[in-house]
Amino acid sequence: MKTVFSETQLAHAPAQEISDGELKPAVEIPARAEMVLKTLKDRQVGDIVAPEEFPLRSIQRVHSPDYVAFLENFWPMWTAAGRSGEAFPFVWPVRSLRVDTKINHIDGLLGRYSMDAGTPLGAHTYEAARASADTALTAAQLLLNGEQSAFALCRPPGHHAGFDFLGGYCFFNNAGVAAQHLRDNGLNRIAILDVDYHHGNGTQALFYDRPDILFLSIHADPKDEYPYYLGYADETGEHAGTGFTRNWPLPLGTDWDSYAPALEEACRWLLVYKPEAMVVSLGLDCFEGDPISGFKFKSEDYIRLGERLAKVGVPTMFVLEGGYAVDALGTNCVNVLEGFSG
Ligand code: OKP
Ligand code: ZN
Repeated sequence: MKTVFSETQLAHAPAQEISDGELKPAVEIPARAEMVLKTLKDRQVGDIVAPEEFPLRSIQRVHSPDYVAFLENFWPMWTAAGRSGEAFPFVWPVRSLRVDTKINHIDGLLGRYSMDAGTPLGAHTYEAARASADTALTAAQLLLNGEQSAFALCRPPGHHAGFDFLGGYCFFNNAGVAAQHLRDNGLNRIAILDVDYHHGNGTQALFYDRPDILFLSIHADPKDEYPYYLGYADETGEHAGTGFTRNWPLPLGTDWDSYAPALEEACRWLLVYKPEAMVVSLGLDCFEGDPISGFKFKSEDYIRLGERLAKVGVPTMFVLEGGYAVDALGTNCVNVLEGFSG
């Protein structure tokens, strides 16, 4: 299986994040990608290729032009406001507040285009996020060119980012951008399976009213875990998309044995839907050693996950999402890819 990766993705290198009422060392860091790269090379998974550069319009197929422009212009505006350190949003237009006015102040813009305070922005965040989206687009293009599988080593991750907002360490929705690219290039039915520990609220929302991109997600119950406000079992799509979203929220402490039935159900949905391609949002934060998560996967369980996904039998691209136990991240990730490849 080919891997797509660009060094530009390492340029987003946050030092700190806001978490538990404190500034703590950031967990979504370049070392994550470097560890996965190292293991890919050690275990000779396949060639590692650089992404092609896709036009901005590929990203604008799922993100609003004003949001993309905000991210592009963010750092110059931030520094023009006299700030030099990492940025964090802190005020949001929640219920009763307006989003239809033209905001000048950078703090107003930051809140308008974000969902949380836990996502640091820096000088190189835009270029890294853009390279991450290009990585996913290039993996999608590999499937279109006839490959049976591909791995997009994306970072920063994407599945919390929505049409016009960042959050949860995510800026562009890499899996969503890739799925739309597959749709725009001749494939009619795409499935996205999100196995990150956290619900992929951004991805779900992007395609909630569409039957052409099925969204399935298995994750920690949002009543107990981030992102709290989406990912419940009664969310099944709307309008033409009714029935084309499915969520399996699972309790904290879930291990492989209690996860497997949900995975079987998701695979049954895939069997019925018969996608022409599958995009797997591959978070590795269900791992027992993950510092911010509450599931109990062992490293070997990731081999089984890969094996089960291979049985679905459709061209599949994997898009890296979360996973913060850096020492085990390469092993867990490559276990999925090798399990899949057999
Ligand atoms: C991104 B991805 C813990 C704070 C956690 C947000 C987690 C984002 C996860 N105290 N903040 O889905 O792995
Ligand atoms: Zn996650």
